[in-house]
Amino acid sequence: MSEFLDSGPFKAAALEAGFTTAGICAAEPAEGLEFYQKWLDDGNHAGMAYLPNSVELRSDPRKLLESAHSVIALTLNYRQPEPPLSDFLVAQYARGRDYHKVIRGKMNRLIARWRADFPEGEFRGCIDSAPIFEREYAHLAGLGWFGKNTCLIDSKRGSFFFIAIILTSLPIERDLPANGGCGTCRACIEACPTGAIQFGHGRWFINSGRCVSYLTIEHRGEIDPGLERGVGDWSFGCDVCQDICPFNQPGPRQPDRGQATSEPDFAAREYPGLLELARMQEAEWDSTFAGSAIRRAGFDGLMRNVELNLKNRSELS
Ligand code: B12
Ligand code: SF4
Ligand code: SF4
Repeated sequence: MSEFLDSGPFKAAALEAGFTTAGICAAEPAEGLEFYQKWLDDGNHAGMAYLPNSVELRSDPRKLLESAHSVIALTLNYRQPEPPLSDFLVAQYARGRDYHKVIRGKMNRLIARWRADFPEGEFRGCIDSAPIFEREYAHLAGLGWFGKNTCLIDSKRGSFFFIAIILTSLPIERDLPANGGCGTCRACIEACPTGAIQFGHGRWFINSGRCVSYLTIEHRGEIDPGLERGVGDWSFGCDVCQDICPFNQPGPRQPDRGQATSEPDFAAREYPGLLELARMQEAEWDSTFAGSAIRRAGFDGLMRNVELNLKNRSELS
């Protein structure tokens, strides 16, 4: 008899909880650590100081859960194919309720169910902010492969999904890593408005200091004047390198690619337009963006972005 538990019921429970796909791999040291260190040494994390501060924790999932034996990787589709409801252009992942809250709720319910079924098991859920290479483990668990834009791509569905990880002490049957590749395509590299997709140390990577997603969400203070035009109409985040990707375009033989999310909490909220936002005071900003991932930019950051969008619009018209 196998010493591993059947993965079927774990995956079925994850899909029942609303996740899009689920896969399992071993909780072993991260292969990407060496590249990650070089990426940091070259300054590609820009102002995200929390990234170099967590190298040690990222080296092995057992630093987050000592007893970890298996990694249960999960994805959740967030695709919003409709254009935004106003001229306030927000990346698709942030148009509805804050994904951290939505995913945390789903993970907690799943973990509660598994704790009841396996009282001897230990579990720890991670979403986004935990120091773990979510893409690497989701790749090893068979959920997607690395595109040149560095996003994890599921050949059948595309790349508009979040990744969440549950570490567990339970030994669960493993999946095989996902296969796939971009071939000769370079569409995202050519479309990126700031030249942020670069190659070095044998891999495609993102130079965060040039990435519109970083500049509009994580960066504090003024935006480098040389990159202002590249920010264009983006007020929060950027979807250019995913919108252009052929794996996100549905076709007769690939109907599941780029499909809209079925998660009701991700339904796009109605936000005011740029001119109204530019006049907003902090108290109103606070209530307008309650429960939204857009809060991450802070009041000052969002106002800086809105002013830049208006400036870009007036200069280009
Ligand atoms: C920091 C960060 C950013 C930074 C840097 C992005 C980057 N590409 O590195 C910025 C702010 C720019 C950013 C932007 C976005 N992000 Co972000 N971000 C993160 C975060 C918190 C850490 C990523 C990181 O460590 N980067 C450093 C690089 C070097 O690591 P990495 O890309 O993970 O790759 C490592 C391994 O996966 C592996 N690896 C990489 N390539 C290969 C190739 C092979 C062959 C192998 C074997 C291994 C391997 O080695 C690497 C380490 O050495 C993760 C969450 C997490 N905890 O992982 C989310 C995450 C990557 N982001 C996510 C999203 C959705 C976005 C945006 C789409 C948001 C938006 N619309 O604006 C953009 C996409 C931009 C882009 N093209 O990547 C999702 C990606 C989902 C997916 N399908 O891939 C994640 C996983 C969050 C989540 N929980 O869902 N992000
Ligand atoms: S998110 Fe935008 S700026 Fe960043 S790499 Fe992709 S296309 Fe370039
Ligand atoms: S646009 Fe082309 S090169 Fe970029 S990730 Fe998609 S398939 Fe790969």
